[in-house]
Amino acid sequence: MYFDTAETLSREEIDNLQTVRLKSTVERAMRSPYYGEKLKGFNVDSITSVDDIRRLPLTTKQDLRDNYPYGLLTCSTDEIVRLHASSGTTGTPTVIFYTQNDLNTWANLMARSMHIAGVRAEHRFQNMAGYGLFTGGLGIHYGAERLGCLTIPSGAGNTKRQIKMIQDFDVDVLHIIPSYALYFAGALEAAGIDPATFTPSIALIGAEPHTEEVRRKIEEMLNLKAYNSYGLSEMNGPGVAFECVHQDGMHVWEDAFIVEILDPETLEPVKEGELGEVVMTTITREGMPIIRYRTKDLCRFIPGTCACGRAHRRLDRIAGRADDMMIIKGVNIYPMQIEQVLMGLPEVGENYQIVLEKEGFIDQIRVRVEIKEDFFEEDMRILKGLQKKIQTQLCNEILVTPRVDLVQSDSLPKSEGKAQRVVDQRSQE
Ligand code: ADP
Ligand code: K
Ligand code: ZN
Repeated sequence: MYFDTAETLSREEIDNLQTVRLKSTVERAMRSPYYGEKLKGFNVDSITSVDDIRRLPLTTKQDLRDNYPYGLLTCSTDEIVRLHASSGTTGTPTVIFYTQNDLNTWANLMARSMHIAGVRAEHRFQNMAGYGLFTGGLGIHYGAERLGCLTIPSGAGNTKRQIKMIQDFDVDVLHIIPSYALYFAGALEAAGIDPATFTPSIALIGAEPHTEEVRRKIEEMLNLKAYNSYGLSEMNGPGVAFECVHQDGMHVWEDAFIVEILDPETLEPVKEGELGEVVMTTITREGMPIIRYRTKDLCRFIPGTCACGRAHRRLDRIAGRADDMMIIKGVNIYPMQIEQVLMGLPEVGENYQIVLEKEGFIDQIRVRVEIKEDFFEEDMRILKGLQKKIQTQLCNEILVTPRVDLVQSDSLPKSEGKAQRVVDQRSQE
């Protein structure tokens, strides 16, 4: 039933292990130029419980950039066997270095994650994420091999070939980014492939924010179960938190990470179950330990224990990134609020885009929505009615009236990697 005995740890055992590992992590981190300076004079023995983590400084993405490339390394590059970079496209990349032990630990975490979602050694697994610097390729790949799956590194894009591989090898499990999964499902439909004959029964979806509505849509269109997967390159990559078969929140592997949820303003812990910024510490990493990393991801712990019995706490669906928040006419709006409304509508197809624009001095929000073939009527009155309905429902959720453009299916730009949902045209006008 378990892949790894760490899955059976009790709450008390997790707390004790975290305390021990936090100490060794701080000790190790102090060997790096950055933390050596930052933690100068810190007495490691003063750590006696996990709560002592709050006496340690926070680390931001800017800190990683300022100390690019080697400032957080605790060892010589001779001991490093791989690097990955965050998929962020702006500014200096953040680079993460792994020793061989780090890669082994990561592969184990990833294999364990796949296992709790029902993936087994006898499964054939197709990894449809981009290979390369992005951690979703090799990170998941090594986990799948560790678990024993026949692993197909198909990479991103080339939908026709993806479908052929799935059919030729009777693939059981997919790893696919949710925005691409929607597009892919549309392509299957267009190719006349009946989901009932589609062999995969499990999809691992993650790497970008998505709503429960999108998950259900993917499950229906592809006729499988989709499990949410959370990770970030600063914490290895995928394999940080994963849904088990109960699909009721993502278990964070607390033997490898300490997670705090902080109020992003006061930086104090929020109350149990409340939304805040996820702050994470690696507690098994050798090459590049990171202490109290501000992820900018907004989330909450789901109170109580999971039906599966694992004591590792569960993160709820990521509500969005703090950076994603849009302020339009003084109202705070997250892209996921818009997605939730759109994906709940039967007429809406697989893709949408949010455009921010300026009219005079006033910010406006425009939502461009792909409409399914069947609903894309010739009759203007019917289309106008649909447009009005979408506009009203969006306004009820986000409290400002967006402009709504209905477009034909498969006409909005799509990316092979993470979807770019928001286009900001305010500065260009
Ligand atoms: P980048 O920050 O450039 O996208 P990463 O590839 O490391 O770099 O991506 C990590 C980020 O992706 C996370 O911080 C989070 O914002 C997002 N993410 C990853 N998995 C999920 C998920 N399951 N749900 C929502 N967002 C996710
Ligand atoms: K196998
Ligand atoms: Zn569970």
